[in-house]
Amino acid sequence: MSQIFQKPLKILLLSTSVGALGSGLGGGVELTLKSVAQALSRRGHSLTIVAPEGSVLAGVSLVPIAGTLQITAQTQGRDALVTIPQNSVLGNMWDYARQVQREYDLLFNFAYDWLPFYLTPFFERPIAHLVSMGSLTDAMDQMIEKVAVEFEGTIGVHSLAQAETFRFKNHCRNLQNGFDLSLYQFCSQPKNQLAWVGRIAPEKGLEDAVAAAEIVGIPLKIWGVIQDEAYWQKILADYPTAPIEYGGFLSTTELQQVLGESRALLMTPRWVEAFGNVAIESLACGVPVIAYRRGGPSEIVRDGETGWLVEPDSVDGLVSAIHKIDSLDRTLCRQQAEAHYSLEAFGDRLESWFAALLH
Ligand code: HBI
Repeated sequence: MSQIFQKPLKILLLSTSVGALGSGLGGGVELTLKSVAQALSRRGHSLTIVAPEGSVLAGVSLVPIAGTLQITAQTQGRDALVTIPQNSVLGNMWDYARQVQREYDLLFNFAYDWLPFYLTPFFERPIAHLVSMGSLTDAMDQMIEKVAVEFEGTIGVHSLAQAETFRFKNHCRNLQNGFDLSLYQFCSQPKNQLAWVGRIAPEKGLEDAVAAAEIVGIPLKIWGVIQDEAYWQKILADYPTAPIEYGGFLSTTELQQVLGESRALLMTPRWVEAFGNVAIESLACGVPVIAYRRGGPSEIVRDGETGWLVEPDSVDGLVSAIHKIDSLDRTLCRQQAEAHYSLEAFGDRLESWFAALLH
């Protein structure tokens, strides 16, 4: 039960708008939303999730909303216009929220889109916004900043590095993230393989991990949704002899089974990764993380203890870190995940955010 709230909160969660929950298109924010729902309902709060039709999320009441999905923000330029398609699922979701808002104490937005921020002053109920990526476009920055300043304390982020990408960084609350660690089994004896997990898209820098695997001659297992087919085909064409194997987009239960068998996870973000959920999933399985010293992962990995932090964009840096994997203790990786990234730790951070926001 909640330590902070005597009476449970009624919270309406509004999902990302780029894909149905469970499709993988929502990337890390799908996992985050699942963790938020679990962490809060375990504490007695009642949650309802509004999401694009076709969404699947066990154990919570879902309100499916029809309509056309948003285009992904990270594929636009900084001067991208705000776009709303015909019969926008985002617009439909927030019209529903407007109609039912009085039944809830708090609304909780997960969409990285202009509309929910623009609508905030028009709503009677407070809206907590979880901003799931760093600065991407001028229009979004300006809109989020307006809310951050006028509605102090309502902007949540996943890392200090992510907050640093915004002018309004001092108005951001660092929630980090949290996961149901009971889903992840510790593996002490890995196979001779490396792992890379994520949306296969340019901002994730997969080509560097492939190049490093070819140099060290250790098989690289790749899991995640192929979001940019041309980018994937280019990697296959550029590295025809690399020891790589694509394992598809797996459910958490399947992913943790095969990820855990890896000697290390490689994280090669080109952009400022807001957090790096997969780093926690890896640590939870006892798998050390070799990551560029950039964005969220650089605040997660304990350099020399639970992984290695590497000069960004340096394949040679990845190679020398791979040669040092065996000096790391896999049990420390699991311990770090349990100490800081469990549902309990995340639930504490969420509740203290809401207490500050609501009072
Ligand atoms: N793009 N327009 C838009 N809206 C989102 O909610 C969104 C996105 N791109 C990526 C994304 N969400 C998630 O994959 C990340 O937040 C993790």
